[in-house]
Amino acid sequence: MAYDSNNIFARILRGEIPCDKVYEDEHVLAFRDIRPQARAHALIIPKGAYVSLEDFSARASEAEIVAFHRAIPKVTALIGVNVTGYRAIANSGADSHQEVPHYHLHLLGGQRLGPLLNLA
Ligand code: DGP
Repeated sequence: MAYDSNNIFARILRGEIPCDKVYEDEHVLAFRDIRPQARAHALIIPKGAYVSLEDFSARASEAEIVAFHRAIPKVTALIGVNVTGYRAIANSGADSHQEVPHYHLHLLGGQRLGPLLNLA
């Protein structure tokens, strides 16, 4: 799938749309999800143009991948879930119900989250 440079997270990265920023460095931006599904719900995204976790894992540089993962404990501390625990979810591709085609990792916590999936 080709990267759509007009997706909503690309527009947030370009400063065209505001976000509730939690953390930023050279390679990574983290902000609160606009439709939180837990008391704490942030998204971490790479600044590079990657469609999904699948795409990021295949094509990102080692520096980008390391920066992304090193940002996780910084963000979980900033949103207050590093001690109590959290769930990290990356929807990737059609079956996953990924809505925004720019790789993002959901970090959810601040409450008991229950089982991983509840498939109908
Ligand atoms: P996913 O289904 O994994 O692609 O999740 C996309 C998430 O992005 C969803 O939880 C809502 C969030 N989202 C969509 N548009 C915006 C926006 O403009 N700002 C913020 N902060 N989050 C958004």
